[in-house]
Amino acid sequence: MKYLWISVICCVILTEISRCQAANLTFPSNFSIGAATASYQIEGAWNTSDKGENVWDWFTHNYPDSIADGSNGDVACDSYNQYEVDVALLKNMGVDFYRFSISWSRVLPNGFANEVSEDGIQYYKNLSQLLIANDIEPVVTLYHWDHPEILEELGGWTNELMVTWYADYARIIFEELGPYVKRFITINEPTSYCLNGYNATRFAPAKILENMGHYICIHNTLKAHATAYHIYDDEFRATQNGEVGLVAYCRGWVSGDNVTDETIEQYFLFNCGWVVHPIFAGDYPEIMKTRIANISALEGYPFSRLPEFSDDWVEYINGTADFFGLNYYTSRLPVFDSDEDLGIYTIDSGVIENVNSSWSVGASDWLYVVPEGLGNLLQMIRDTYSNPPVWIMENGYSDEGESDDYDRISYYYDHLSVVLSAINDDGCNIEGYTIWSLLDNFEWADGYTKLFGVHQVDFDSSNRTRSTKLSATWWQDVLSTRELQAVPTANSTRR
Ligand code: GBH
Repeated sequence: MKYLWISVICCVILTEISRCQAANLTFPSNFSIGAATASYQIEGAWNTSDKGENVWDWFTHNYPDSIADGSNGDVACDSYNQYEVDVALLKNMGVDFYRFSISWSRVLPNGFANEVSEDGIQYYKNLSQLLIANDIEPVVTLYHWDHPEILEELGGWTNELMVTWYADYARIIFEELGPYVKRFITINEPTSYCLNGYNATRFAPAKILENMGHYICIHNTLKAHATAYHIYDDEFRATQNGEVGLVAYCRGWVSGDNVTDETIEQYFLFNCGWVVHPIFAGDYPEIMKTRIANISALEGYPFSRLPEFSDDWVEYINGTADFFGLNYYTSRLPVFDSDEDLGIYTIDSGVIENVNSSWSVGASDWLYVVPEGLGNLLQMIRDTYSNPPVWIMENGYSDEGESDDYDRISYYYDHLSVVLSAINDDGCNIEGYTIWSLLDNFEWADGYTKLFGVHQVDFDSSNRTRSTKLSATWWQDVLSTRELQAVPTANSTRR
């Protein structure tokens, strides 16, 4: 009898172990996997029909030298004309959803809601309906950096009126596309355009604004996001029953020399918490408020460069997300800036981003490959914001466009392993994962020199012919088996 029990217990333990191991390669049955793009990066048709000019049209046309190859998104992948081809590629891969973004100036040529372009709206309806007909869920980003140029001439994200202009636009999109779309992303990566466009000249609108443009930009962005969320809640949720959230760009970290719990927390709060804390915890992180107020005072300002939310706004913004949207690409080694010991405050965060020289790097100079950092970030999100449902809305790797893209497949493999272990071992509530990108496309200031697609686009051919890279074939296997597949090597390759 005693032996029987021992063997029963052993059996249970062994079965659990093997199940765990198998589970670590298998995606949970309700886990969603999709692919993403963004309007300016793929659509082209920059002045087709009544489309208005947007800030990226303006920037690339007036400052071509700011783009690595002097290029622009005038034609890009021509997806405005070729969305049916794109949907066929998605169908062939077997994705659950397609994340695309709406070009604000295609829908509202004047920027404002006084005139809605029928052609513009129709394009996004056609795309959404075709996706649904193919069993692919449309996931829509309302704003992926391409706001109408006229709004920028009125101050863009530094003008608080942008909150109303954005909200009017969001209402139109919810109304027109809400019957087809059940997952909306209000804004993509606020820190990317606020830091690179309102405190640097790398991105449109390329304004350097007294080391505070980025703070004002995020401030108004968060108000705009929250206003759109409440509009959805008040006017559309009852009938449409979808979900609304924002997508943040957060870098991860790993341990190393002088990386401490303190440097990690400070890094996370400045890098990611700046945008997500007001939404998931109420208001900016305390450490941001104190540090920036102190440094501003040392600089002689009679106010903090970080604007303050009134209590009403804190309350209005808090809780405005049905999921945590995360774009993850890379990590750093966060260490304290030793200049501060000498009383010199050069960085508001006080944290320097070191890198490990052994890390491999993609074609983009910022894209160090550090999958472990994603795991650390996911655990921090779990612990800081009470384990919210997380949707990884972008993850991907750049090269120079080769079609046998082994390094891209390795990148996906390593990051998906981390995601699976975060779900299975760490109890992180991750519901979805998104491939960046479906297509090679206009990579902002890098033009067409750094490519992220799982499909190639021939940018020299007038019809922008698409072809399959090895990574798209690998994804097809992953998606049909719902299991992580081994990374192919040159002689194992099947095509
Ligand atoms: C995402 O941004 C974007 O959402 C997407 O449109 C883009 O194509 C994709 O990633 C690949 O880049 O100041 O040295 O870091 C990722 C975050 C923020 C990374 C801006 C590049 C500029 C160079 N990006 N950053 S640097």
